[in-house]
Amino acid sequence: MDMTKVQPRSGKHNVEDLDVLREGFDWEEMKKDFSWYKTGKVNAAYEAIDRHAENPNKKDQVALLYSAPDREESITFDQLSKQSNKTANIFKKYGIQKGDRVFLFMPRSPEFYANFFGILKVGAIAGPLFEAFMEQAVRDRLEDSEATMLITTPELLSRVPVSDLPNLKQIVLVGANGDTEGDNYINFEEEMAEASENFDIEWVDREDGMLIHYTSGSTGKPKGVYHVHNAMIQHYATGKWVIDFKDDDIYWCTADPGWVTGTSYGIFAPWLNGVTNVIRGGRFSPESWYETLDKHNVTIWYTAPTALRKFVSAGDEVVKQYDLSSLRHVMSVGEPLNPEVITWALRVLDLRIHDTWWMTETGAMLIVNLPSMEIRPGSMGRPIPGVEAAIVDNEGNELPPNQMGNLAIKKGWPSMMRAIWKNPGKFESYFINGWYVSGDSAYMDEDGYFWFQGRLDDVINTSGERVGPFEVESKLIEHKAVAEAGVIGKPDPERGEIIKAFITLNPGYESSDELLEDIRQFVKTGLSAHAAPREIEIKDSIPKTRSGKIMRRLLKSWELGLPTGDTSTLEE
Ligand code: 6R9
Repeated sequence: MDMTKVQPRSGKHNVEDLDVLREGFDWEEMKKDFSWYKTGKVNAAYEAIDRHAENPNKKDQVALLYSAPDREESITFDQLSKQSNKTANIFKKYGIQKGDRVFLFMPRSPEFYANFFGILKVGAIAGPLFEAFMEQAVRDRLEDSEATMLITTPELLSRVPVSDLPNLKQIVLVGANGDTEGDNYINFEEEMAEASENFDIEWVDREDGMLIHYTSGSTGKPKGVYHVHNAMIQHYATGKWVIDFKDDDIYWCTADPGWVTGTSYGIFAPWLNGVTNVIRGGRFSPESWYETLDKHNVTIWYTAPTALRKFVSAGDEVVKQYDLSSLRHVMSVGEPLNPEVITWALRVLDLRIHDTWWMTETGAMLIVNLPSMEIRPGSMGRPIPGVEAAIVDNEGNELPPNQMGNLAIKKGWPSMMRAIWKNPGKFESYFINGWYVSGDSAYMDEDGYFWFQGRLDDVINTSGERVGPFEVESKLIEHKAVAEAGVIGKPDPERGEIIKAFITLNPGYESSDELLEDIRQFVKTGLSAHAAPREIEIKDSIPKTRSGKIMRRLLKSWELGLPTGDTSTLEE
């Protein structure tokens, strides 16, 4: 079998030919599918939920199919519309106004989604946080966004440094069983029991804020990537073209809403297209994920290489125990998709895996493999219509095919971030000569397929999670034994990269297994599990530039036994 090109499967796809769709394509055409195109009244929550709830043929269709080990629930568009009207009424009652930041720090559950849309319905900006975040990670994000309200659970409340957050006025507690105390706490269930199912939605401008996702760069604290309602155009369009949604699909996106994939493609794309969306609670194991696919007859699945690699390692015997015959379309995002995984899926599932490339900052898919396209394993695919991608040099000049450089996108697609929260300088720094420069290096072949080569900065991608080395280094040096720290991503066959920390010790501390484990736990409980270094190595000194910057590139070369390159800026 020639594995360099995999041809499309038969079947009727929403887009039969990418080149034909691209010809003369105009985003204006896509706008006609939205009700605001006719009414002039905009709110993404209305387009995703209420519009279907008002449609007699659609209102009783299951919107959210929730499946967790201890809870199963089917919620229709009509019910989700009413539940989010209720939450919107609660937010309004407690003074939340248009533009306010309301953050969510809670497990994936039906209540999460009702709250999420309630936030949008009052015109406020939603900030979803990963459930796994520990105190420092929660603090950084609430501090920077100046969120005035947080929705969380009693179990997670201990990780919220309430008294240090002067802007945080109110905390909504979900599942508190009646024992909320104090004026600043709102009991979710009590309020829901009384709230009205009717709400006059706050109409907004398409350029008004909708969402902030915090993400990591190579320097500084995590930054707030700011998205506006206008992003819905691209969520909808890519849902139609790339995810190939049909009315009766049952779709499962495995991403957590704390990550951009979990909102753009776990919330907006499916519901804007009016399909049934499976949300799974609970932990990952190959068995439990296969079971979800089987039990709910999932037809379309959007997941990540790190999970797919675990499926491959779990072996073919496991998959044979499940009936996955409903599955017709699989996609992947977040890290390079190994060609071996594609080969595995062809053999075991008899399906192609379609890679997609995009970032928190881009808000939606940009480079993709459509179901009707030839796939070249190892390539991320081609740009969607209405998007111009290129490889550019450091001055923003386009490079010819097959030459490696910065993967860049011509400014101006609908779902592009509109700001970095309170950091205009950082926002500007993404753009060179009219191009959004991604920080990924890649090349384009003669046929316009893009091939990922690596990150150009020090950002680590571990199991698909973007981790900033600076955040981890900052936490490490808070440990009493650690003097200095430099953190890198070290290649790993299953996780893509693992976090490796190089540290120096303060006087009076000796290396020991206990100490290293203590330092690891310190990061894990202070920041988050996925940010904790899997390997820690003690050094006599950490290489730095004369201006004091840690030379992570040099640490990485040492680790991998590679030539160290230009070290002229090294301190000593
Ligand atoms: C959606 C999302 C973005 C970074 C991106 C790149 C890596 C994403 C990829 C991929 C290779 C793909 N990445 N998709 N690398 N092939 N198909 O992942 O957002 O968390 O912001 O990460 O992830 O390095 O720059 P985010």
